[in-house]
Amino acid sequence: MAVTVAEQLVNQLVSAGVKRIYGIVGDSLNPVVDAVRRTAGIDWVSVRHEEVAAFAAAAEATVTGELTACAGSCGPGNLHLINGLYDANRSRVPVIAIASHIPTNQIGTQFFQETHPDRLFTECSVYSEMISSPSQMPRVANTAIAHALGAPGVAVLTLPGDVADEEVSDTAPTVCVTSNRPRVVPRDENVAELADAINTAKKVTFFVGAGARDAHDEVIALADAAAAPIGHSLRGKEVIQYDNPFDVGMSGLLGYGACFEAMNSAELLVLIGTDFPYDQFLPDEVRTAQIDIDPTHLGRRTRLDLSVVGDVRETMLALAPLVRRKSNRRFLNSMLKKQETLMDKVVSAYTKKVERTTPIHPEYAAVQLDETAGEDTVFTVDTGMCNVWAARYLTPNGRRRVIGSFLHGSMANAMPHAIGAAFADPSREVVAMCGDGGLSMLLGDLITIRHYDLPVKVVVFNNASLGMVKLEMLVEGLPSAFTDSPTVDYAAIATAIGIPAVRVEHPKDLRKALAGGFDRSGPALIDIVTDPNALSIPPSITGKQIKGFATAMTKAVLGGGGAEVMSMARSNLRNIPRP
Ligand SMILES: Cc1ncc(C[n+]2csc(CCOP(=O)(O)OP(=O)(O)O)c2C)c(N)n1
Ligand SMILES: [Mg+2]
Repeated sequence: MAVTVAEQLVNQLVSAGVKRIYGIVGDSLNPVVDAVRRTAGIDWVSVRHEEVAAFAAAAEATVTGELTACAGSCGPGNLHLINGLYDANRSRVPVIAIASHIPTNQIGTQFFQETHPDRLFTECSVYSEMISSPSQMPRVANTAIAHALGAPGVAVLTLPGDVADEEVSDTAPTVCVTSNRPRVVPRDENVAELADAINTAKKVTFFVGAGARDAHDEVIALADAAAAPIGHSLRGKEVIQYDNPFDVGMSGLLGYGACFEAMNSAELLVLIGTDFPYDQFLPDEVRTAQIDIDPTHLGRRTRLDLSVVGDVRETMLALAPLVRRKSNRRFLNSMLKKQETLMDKVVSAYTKKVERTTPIHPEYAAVQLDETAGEDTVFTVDTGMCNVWAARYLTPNGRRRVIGSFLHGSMANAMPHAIGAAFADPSREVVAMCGDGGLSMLLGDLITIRHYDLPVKVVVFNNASLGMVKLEMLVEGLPSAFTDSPTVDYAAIATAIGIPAVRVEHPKDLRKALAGGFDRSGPALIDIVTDPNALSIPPSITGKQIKGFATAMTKAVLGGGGAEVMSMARSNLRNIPRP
């Protein structure tokens, strides 16, 4: 039976497990949209900005591990996908993007809306090709699916509207590629070398990233044998921090706890399934081993003395019989003690009088949120200070998920990510932790939440400022500039859209407001007016940074901002992890 290229493509997507395509309809994309309308097993989700479509597809793929899809019409329509696709590709989740294109006979003439999507998207994808003839089908679409699932990452198909309407002979072959990852077993000699290094070093520290997913128990068991404290990256938090008696917190700009010291004072640092990018937080002087499934990650951030290519679980299982249990546990115990002291300070620093303080301390809000949310909540977290609050105050348990733009670092990801997570499983609680800057950037898609009555709970940390940047400026010794925003009542905006919402200005009202929003079945928005001067200082601020901070304070005083300095200093005291 003859079908169009668009129909065949849509059938292939269904066969590969795609449940919906996020996007905005339009001109050259219409054949695809119409095929979706007529095909069982796949839906169209109308968003208000294509960037949201890409973020949503990324989050759905993160939650399910399955292939997801987004689409944009020719020129500006698919150009809007780009930032979300960067995020998806860097997070290594399987997403197909359909970029419809101007008619083939106009390509190369500076035609209306002409761009070159097949070139444009090369940098944010593992595969980007144009279907310029029906004879390429169904092979090119199958190849795109194989790339997206196999890498995993983003595969972009550029499809001119006229080609989409042409006929091909078959509905579609069954797609046989699966999302199952292979088990990658390390080589014996590399495992033996690493076991030997662990056995001979007196002080071993593990630093664990997202690559340790599915290997929680095996990593903990090896750390127990090696008497190794376990630090983690932000992406590693949900993977390793729960049920972990050896936890020493997180490293990096948002870090806390004894992780930094545990890494720097070790004799052997073992990096496990992490491509942690901030090399200034990784020690130069410490012997370093690295375990990763992807050899291109080895040694690109820090010194490398030993390496093992393999998946983390297989490597842990192979190491287990070779690593002798260390009887000397002094290093581990001292790091755990340090961790406890530091955490007590962080916690007690924020709990003092915060139940009465306005504007609401964001740390207090984060703790209330952590306690109100369910056991299997999906949290999506905006880039900005929400990353810090999530890193420090959300309690992972192995069932909760925390999704953010942790590698690409884009603002405005939380609400769009929440849309995809809610579509992935509408029975699951989804909480978007949004900055006011982030929410305002893609605000229009609150309408998408309302449109589909998605059970997304949007929690706004509304400090009327680009708080994270304010902090960066201060640390660099610059007075903050262009970071403030006017007061905006996001609860009123949500209400106007038709989303039940509440604005919270007093801490005493917070718990009830959160519970009220979480208990109802559909969407809700909780607009929390938070302290803009709540800053977070990384665990290992350099002399230069302290100087920068002090200089900024001085500049603010000289600039007449004395009152601001006082309140900022007061706010900061509660976040500086003091030894
Ligand atoms: C698309 C994009 N633009 C700019 C930035 C730089 N940036 C990082 S965090 C941030 C401020 C975020 O403000 P908000 O969402 O209000 O969160 P807050 O830090 O105040 O909690 C900015 C401008 C970015 N990461 N991404
Ligand atoms: Mg803000």
